Amino acid sequence: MILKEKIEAQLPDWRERVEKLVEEHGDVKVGDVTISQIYGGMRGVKALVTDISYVDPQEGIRFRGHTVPDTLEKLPKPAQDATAWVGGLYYLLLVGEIPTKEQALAVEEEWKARSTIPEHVFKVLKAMPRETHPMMLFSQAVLSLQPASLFAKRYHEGMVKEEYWEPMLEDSLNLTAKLPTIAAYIYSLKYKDGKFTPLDPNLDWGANFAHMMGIETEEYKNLSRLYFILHSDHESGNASAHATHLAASTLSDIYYAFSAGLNSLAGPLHGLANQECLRWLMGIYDKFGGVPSREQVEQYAWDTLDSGQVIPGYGHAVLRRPDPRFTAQFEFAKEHMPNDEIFQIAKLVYEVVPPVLQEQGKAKNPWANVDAISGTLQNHYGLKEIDFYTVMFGVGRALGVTANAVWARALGQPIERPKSITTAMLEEITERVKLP
Ligand code: CMX
Repeated sequence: MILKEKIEAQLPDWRERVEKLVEEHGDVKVGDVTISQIYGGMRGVKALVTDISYVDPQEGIRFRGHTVPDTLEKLPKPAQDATAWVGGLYYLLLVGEIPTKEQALAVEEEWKARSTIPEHVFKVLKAMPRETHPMMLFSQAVLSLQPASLFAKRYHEGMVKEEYWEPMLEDSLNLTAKLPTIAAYIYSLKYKDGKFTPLDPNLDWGANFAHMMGIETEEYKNLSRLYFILHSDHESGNASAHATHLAASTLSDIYYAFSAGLNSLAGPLHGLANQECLRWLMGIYDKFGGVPSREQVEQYAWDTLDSGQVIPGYGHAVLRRPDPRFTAQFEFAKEHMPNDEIFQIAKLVYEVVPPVLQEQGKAKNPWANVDAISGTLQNHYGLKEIDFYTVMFGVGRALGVTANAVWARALGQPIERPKSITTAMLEEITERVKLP
């Protein structure tokens, strides 16, 4: 398998680099931790390492060193004006190089060969009450694939540490191959009385999602690929990536670990913000009976803040400029749906909200993040069920967290176990600092 060969060839060098750093420079300080950081969600504490992506506060995410525009331009595409194959992005994340068309398609073929879903997964989903949130169904479907974990099987048979990454890669491919189908099946079960369009073996991973959702236009196939690429990875400290990594660090397999990641993606300060954001934009539309004036949007934003709520889709823990994942979707909307009324509201909000947040003076980053626009596009193409949006985020996020999990195993990253201390100990430290 091409991914396995490529990773295997790089491993000796990577292992040597990491060993050298730890053995020769293990005591070098990377930073200090302050009391505000300890009480403030560890913001900015540099305590994780990944080479798969990096969030530059100004430029946004870089996948293996490539910015969003660069990635979208360089990855191989089905046609000149189409969005790149998601298989190519997965190759880039796992291998670290922009693939050729053949290499991207080889990943797509791997996915097709592994896409069959065991019957019991559908039964588990059908057994749940209809009002269950789609994210719970998604997380549960992922967990219910766990009995097939090759990593768990080989670990219990006895496997040397250097080989851990191999079944992790197999599991990761098996899992990611099935996610578009699982997501589309959840959608059909929840909103379409179970009427499900099966996978088309002639389509790629991203286009197949569009097909199974019953939206057959090339435009939506392109948007689906774009959506999954943009949501794939955002370095290691975000909640879904970190939750996946933490769970996997105990040597639990990717099914357990990714389910943990999805459970943290389901929170409104993280992945669920995409549904909250469209809900907020719809609230504006309903209140004013259409596209409002700039002053009305401004008042609406202040009303939200004054009632103690956050404005969904704005702000970020790391970014200090508009999110390039937002910009890529915004450009898509400008090109394909400029007259959509919700998009026109989203555009107004994009102009009005940052100065409002700046004036309020709390948010460190007043700019739009990825969630500020994603729901507007999905809504335009007919996906009106907003509580499904985070499932789509999860399908994309699987690409990044599984690529990280494979490399974490390959480089022998250990179980995570930071140290906690008590408030009294912190107070004692402050007393000691005060002494001359
Ligand atoms: N609206 C109102 N207030 C906001 C705000 C927003 N969009 N963004 C930040 N603030 C507030 C914070 O709530 C915080 O207030 P308190 O001091 O009263 O607690 C203050 O500004 C400082 O926060 P910060 O340091 O700028 O931001 P954090 O790193 O703590 O939080 C985030 C980042 C994303 C959770 C926050 O900006 C937020 O809640 N945004 C809205 C929800 C959202 O869009 N989430 C999606 C993020 C992307 C993703 O993970 O999918």
